[in-house]
Amino acid sequence: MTMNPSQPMASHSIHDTIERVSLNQLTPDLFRHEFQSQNKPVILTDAFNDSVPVNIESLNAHVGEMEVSVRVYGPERLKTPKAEWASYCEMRNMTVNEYCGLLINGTAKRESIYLAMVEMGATPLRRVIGPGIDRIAEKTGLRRQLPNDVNVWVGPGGHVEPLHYDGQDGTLSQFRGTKRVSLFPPSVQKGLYPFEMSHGGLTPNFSQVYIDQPDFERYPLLHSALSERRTVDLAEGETLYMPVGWWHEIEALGNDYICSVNRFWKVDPIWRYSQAPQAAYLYGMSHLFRMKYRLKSLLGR
Ligand SMILES: O=C(O)CCC(=O)C(=O)O
Repeated sequence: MTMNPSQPMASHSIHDTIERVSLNQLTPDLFRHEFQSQNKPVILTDAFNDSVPVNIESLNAHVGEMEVSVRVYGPERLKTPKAEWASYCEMRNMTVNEYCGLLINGTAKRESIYLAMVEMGATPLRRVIGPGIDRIAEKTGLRRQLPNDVNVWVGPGGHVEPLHYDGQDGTLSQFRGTKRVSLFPPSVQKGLYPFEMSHGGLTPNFSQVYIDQPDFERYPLLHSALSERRTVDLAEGETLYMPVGWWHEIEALGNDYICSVNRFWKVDPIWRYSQAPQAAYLYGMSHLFRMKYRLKSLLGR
């Protein structure tokens, strides 16, 4: 079943109400007091300067031969009610070089293929991005959430990454193009209709709703959740701090390709999980999963 395109567009969204703060004016104390302990998003500027390129040329030059697993959504998925999805997406293996080829020849846009959350490891590209990430850590006091490091996101304009939240604090830094980020506080969780634990394809940190094509008959509480929507256009050079449990949907604006980098950070201090208890559960589950994985590799199976 596909959605009815004549469904109403979401009317209320508070646009660009997220504060912008220069890292030059920030100290860890200030950041902790004004943003982190209040679980409040903020846009940080001046982490990176113009000489840090993350684009097709630098990806090909620095990590072109790297094997990655890209997300293939296909042209129909985002036109279908999410409750009918059997999985989040398909995965396909290729090199970064090959993916960049798909971006250039239009296949990535046509088939909705996204190079998402690719960990840079100890690559030359990581070394280029590193100083800016270190500066964010130094000025905010944010501490890296091991084992995550720096992830790259590359995709065609028009791509929408579906509404979800993460189990840690996160920063998303924009290197090429503009992303429109729609944010919702953890408190509106119910109105965003997270998937049930029992749903086969998607985990409970994903929402069943389409915020720009709301189906109020099926999801009546969505109405009040939408009044809490904050939308921000994240421009090149800017970094969005998303505290734990904040729901986010991310749209790549324009027709050209887009590059960003994200990092997950510790929820510091740990009591902040009380501001987003659903995320604590998610974090606990991923922790258990990692321990199981580590144990398995220690035992050699
Ligand atoms: O940029 C995107 O498409 C998604 C990024 C994201 O979900 C994140 O930074 O947590």
